[in-house]
Formats: sequence, structure tokens, C-alpha cells
Amino acid sequence: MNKAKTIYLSLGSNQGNRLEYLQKAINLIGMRLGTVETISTTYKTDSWGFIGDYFLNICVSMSSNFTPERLIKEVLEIEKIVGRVRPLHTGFASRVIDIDILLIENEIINTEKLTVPHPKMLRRNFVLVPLAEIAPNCVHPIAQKTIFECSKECTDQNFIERTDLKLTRPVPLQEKYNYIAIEGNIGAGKTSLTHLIAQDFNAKTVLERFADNPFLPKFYEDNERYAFPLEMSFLADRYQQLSDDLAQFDLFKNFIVSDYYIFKSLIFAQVTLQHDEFFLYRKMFDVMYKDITKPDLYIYLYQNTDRLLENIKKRGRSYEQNISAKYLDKIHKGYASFIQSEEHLNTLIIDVSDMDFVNNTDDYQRILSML
Ligand code: PH2
Ligand code: MG
Ligand code: MG
Repeated sequence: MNKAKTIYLSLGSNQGNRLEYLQKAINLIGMRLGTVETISTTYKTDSWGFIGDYFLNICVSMSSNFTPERLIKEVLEIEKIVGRVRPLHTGFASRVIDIDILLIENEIINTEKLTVPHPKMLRRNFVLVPLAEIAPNCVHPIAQKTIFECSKECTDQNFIERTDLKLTRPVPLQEKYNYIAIEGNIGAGKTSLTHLIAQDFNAKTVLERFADNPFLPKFYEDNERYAFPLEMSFLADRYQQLSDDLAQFDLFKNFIVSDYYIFKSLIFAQVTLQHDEFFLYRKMFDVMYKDITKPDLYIYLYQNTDRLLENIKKRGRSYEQNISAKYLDKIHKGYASFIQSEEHLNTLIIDVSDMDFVNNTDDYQRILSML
């Protein structure tokens, strides 16, 4: 995985409701590029380099683990979503939004699509003034001077003034939550979504160790005979893992994403066990359940049964191939009644039946925007 880098952006708008366009762009940056760290004061500036209406300009610092190529591609995409239409003629033109990449740490990049540091930044007060506010000590890798010094030396005479127009920083996922559990039926995509989020938000993962359970293949051969040892061993294993891992990570410093929550043990047990077995199981479960930290967000991925069966087939675990639609329906009903009964759990149900969040970034973004 790429390490997250600090990136400085300049944003400007000189048409329509400028502040609203800036806010929209900031929200999209937070959703699609990475974590927005700081936003400068909003400045009112005269258009620089061409005759046009006044601008609102800001600088933003953010962190992202995207490559520069991916970064510029996403930036152009965000400009389009906010409503920028690029005219055919060359030279500057009025625009609802412009997002320029100023600095990517101390990198110097010269490709056809991207030049970093931004080639004109040292000649522009509408860049240097807001940038000096949020990054005075950052060193410009070509000038070899701090932004504060660059700003002092800039001879740009264009009008620039502070405003008190406020923009809001989008709160990133890892600041909203400490521990997210992603749940769903067999084949719903829990583990895939867990990995995606962990990668993008630098989260620690707690992943179910289903493959190590020696009773699982046996259970699919002979349900009645192996249901009890299977459920007990799942419970013991999950309890051990959750109590170890959640103790090992500092819940207030680390952001944790898990592809299960211990309650699934009870849901499956209710489906697979005989009454008297379930009664005994429940006693053990209740003792353990008390001890386990609750996630501050519980996501249930709902996927229709046909898609579940399709996914199970696709991932090709031999012992899962005989799972029936009826069994999956029972499991789903178990989850549904659990979600209804747990009023104190912060739950979010996401219907992913029409989504492909692994291969389609828009679907993935749609999910992130719900969290
Ligand atoms: N952007 C330009 C050209 N001129 N002038 C101001 N005041 N603010 C801008 O953001 C700006 C500009 C090219 O992107
Ligand atoms: Mg520009
Ligand atoms: Mg630009």
C-alpha cells in the first residue's frame, strides 16, 4: 500500500454561488481523494492573468495515498461533477471551480498531465497568501524556501482580501468511528468491503478466520452431527480473537474494521442447532457477549439470494457449493430480527443488490457517502 502523503491544493471559483461550489468540491475531495486536514480562510481576489469576475480562493491541505496520476485524474473528475465545463479556446476563462495541485510533499513531477509544484504558484498571491496561512513552514522543493518566505517575496499586485465566509471540513470516517463491524449473509461481500475501507482509511482489520475451522466442511456434509461443535468452536474462536485484538489495538487511536461481529454466532446457531442444544449454547453466548466491545457502527450488507448464490459459486469454496437458498433466507431472517431487537446498536443497512463495489468505484463511493 502507498503511504499517505500530504498534499496542498488551491481551489478557486469565479461564477455563481462561489462558496457553494467550493464547499461541494471540498466534500468530494473528502469523499474521493482522502482526508481533508485544514482549510484556509476564504479570500476574495481579482482575477489574475485575465479579465473576469472576482474569485473566491482557498488552499486546502489533505492526505491521500493515491499516486499523482490517480490524483490528477480524480481532481479533473471532481471539477466535472461540480459543474466545470472547459471551453475550447486556450487561455484562462471563468469557471465554477478550479482545483490545482500545488505540492505533493517535496516531490518534483514533470509529466504531460501534471507539473508539481504548480508552475505558477510562486507568482500568485491568491495561492501564496492562503497557503502561507496553513503551511508557512512547508518548503517549496524548487525555490528551497518556506512558503512564508515565498509569500513575502511575491511581487503580485493583484487585489486580495480576507472574507469571513465559512467552509466546513468533511469529517473523515476514521474520526467519526473507532470500530466498524461489517456484517451480512454468506457471500454478501463483507470481507471485500472491509479490505477496501481498511486500505483507504488506514484501518486495522479484524478478519474472521473461517478457513481454520475444521468443523466447517464436515458441517456442510452432515449438518445435524456437526452443528453444535461447529457453532461452539466458532464462538470460542471469535470470542478469543475479538477480546485479544480489540484489547491489543487502542480503540481511541486506531480505526478498526472487522468483517464480522460476535452476534453472528447466535444468529447461525439459532438456524443450525436443535432446541435443547441452542438453549445450552445461548447460556455460553450470553456470558461471552457481555464482555465484547460493541462497534460504534454496525453495517449490514443486504444482498438478494440469487446474487449471494452467484458470489458463493464465484469464490468457489468447495464446501460452500451446496448451500441452499432456503438456508440463506433463514440466515437473513436471523440477522433481520437481531437488527430489529438491538436498539442500542448504531446500525446501517445497505442494499448492495444492484451494486458492484469491488469493481465499480462509483458504487464504492456511494457506500462511503452513507457512512
Ligand atoms: N485561477 C486562474 C487564473 N486566474 N485568478 C484568481 N484571482 N483566482 C484564481 O483561482 C485564478 C485566477 C487559473 O486557474
Ligand atoms: Mg488554476
Ligand atoms: Mg486547474
